[in-house]
Amino acid sequence: MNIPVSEILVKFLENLGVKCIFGIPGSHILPVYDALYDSSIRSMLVKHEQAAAFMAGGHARVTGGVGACITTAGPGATNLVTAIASAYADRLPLLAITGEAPTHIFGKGGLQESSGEGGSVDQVALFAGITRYHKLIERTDYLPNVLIQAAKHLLSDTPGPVVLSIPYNVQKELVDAALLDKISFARPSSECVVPAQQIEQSLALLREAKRPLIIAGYGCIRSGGQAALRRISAHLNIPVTSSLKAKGAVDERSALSLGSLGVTSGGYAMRYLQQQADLVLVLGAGFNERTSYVWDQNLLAGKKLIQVDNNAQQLEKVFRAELVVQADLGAYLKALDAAIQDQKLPAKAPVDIAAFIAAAKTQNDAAGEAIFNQQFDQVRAFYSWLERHFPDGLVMFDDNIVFAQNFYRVSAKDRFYPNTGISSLGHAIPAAIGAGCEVKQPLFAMIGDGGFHMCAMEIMTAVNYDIPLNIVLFNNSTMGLIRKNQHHLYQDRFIDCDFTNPDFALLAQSFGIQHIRVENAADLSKLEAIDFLHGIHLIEIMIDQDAYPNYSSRR
Ligand SMILES: Cc1ncc(C[n+]2csc(CCOP(=O)(O)OP(=O)(O)O)c2C)c(N)n1
Ligand SMILES: [Mg+2]
Repeated sequence: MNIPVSEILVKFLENLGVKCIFGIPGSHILPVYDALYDSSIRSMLVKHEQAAAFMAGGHARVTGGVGACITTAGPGATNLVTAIASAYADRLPLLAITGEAPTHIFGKGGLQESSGEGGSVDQVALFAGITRYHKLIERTDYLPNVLIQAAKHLLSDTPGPVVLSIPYNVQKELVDAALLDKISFARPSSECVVPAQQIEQSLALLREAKRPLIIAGYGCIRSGGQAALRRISAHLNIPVTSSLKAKGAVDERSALSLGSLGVTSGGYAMRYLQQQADLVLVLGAGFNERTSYVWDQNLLAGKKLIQVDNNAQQLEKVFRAELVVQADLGAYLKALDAAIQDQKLPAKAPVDIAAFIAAAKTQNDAAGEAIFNQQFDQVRAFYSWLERHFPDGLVMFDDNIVFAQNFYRVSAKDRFYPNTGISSLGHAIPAAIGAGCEVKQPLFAMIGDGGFHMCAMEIMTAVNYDIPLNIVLFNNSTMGLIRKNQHHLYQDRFIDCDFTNPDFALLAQSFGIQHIRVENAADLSKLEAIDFLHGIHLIEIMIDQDAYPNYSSRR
């Protein structure tokens, strides 16, 4: 049976497990929209295509499946760029379907044409550096091969964004419906076996170490290695710190957690690493600029290092290691855990991490190295309130990062999604909305006022589709991070950082959502009456414009 390419595409999405798709129609993509009309996929109209791709990314992050977005040709497609770049950096399985002008007008200056012909915008070139796979589908004879490639990239262990751009006339061409049978939608099940010799070498290093430390990266979470990680840490008394992205890999409220590592953290893990650790296990952590304290060679001086990662590019990228293992983290942790039990590796001497952190806090205060002073007390109190109020867990999309890194301990029941990728402002609200289609726990988007202005209209998308959401807006009437740098590095020559905000209470009223303003810790009592699982709430936390976190961005 022959059916239009537009229907094939929608069935392809269904077979990939896509449940909702975010986007904005335009005439060049209407055949695909028309096919969506009869599909089980929920299509959601957003306010800006960048947000559609952030939503698809947020959806992919919470579900572990493919996130999808759809746009028209030209501006619809070009509006995706930042969010696709972010998904590329985060290795998210994101599929974007874009329209294109009909092929017979390529090169003739068609409306919104982005074929690259005749001096028009070149979509292929535009997406080349930010996708794992991109195809402008000009013919149908290779359509099965294109869809096979797309599925392979989206379902692989190291996924990334895929963009399929389909000219209007190609969307309407008829093709054999059976071509979908040629495509495998199963995830590759590569049973990873870690060589026994590398487990033995790991055990030997662990056996001779007095105070090992684990630095857990996102690889531990992505690979499902958290249970084994927890067992190893608890069994051998090994404290755990994490990269920002892996916050909560081990419950940060548990006795062996040192919180996260990095220049914007409280620095407890860094002190432990420098002062106590003799063996460091870097497990699936990229060790980027901030986590590695700007690649500080002193950080690991005199310490032995085991580094495990499934990505060869990460291995010894920054520091030399005694033992390098290229393996899936889940497989490595399970094998190491089993070997530790088998060989009855003795536990290390107990360490009192709570006492260590308390002492480090005192040292930080005495040395004037604390990142936050009392001007942030209401923020600190807010995060403690969150910890107390949601013992059963919450889902947090976080664009601010520095507050959560210092004030919020991610529990085993929480899910924490910091704005990693390319650290683009305006991410948390749309990403949380994308997650909100699936998430049943209380859902939070944490965002500064500068970032808020980049995506605030998407709140109406949440209103339109009845997606429960709690937005925490840090109001300091400035691009605080920029102001901080102009204060620290440019002698208070403030330029283009301060601005006047709208009245957020009135703004919330116009959206038909509830607004709560927190000016001090006492105001937190206003939150007690809120039902965080239903409705949309804008919680505005007031911060002094001249209050800066005390860390150096160095540039
Ligand atoms: C799209 C984009 N443009 C510019 C920046 C550079 N930038 C990083 S932080 C920041 C200021 C953020 O201000 P706000 O959201 O109000 O947060 P605050 O620092 O005040 O808490 C800017 C402009 C960026 N990260 N992303
Ligand atoms: Mg701000």
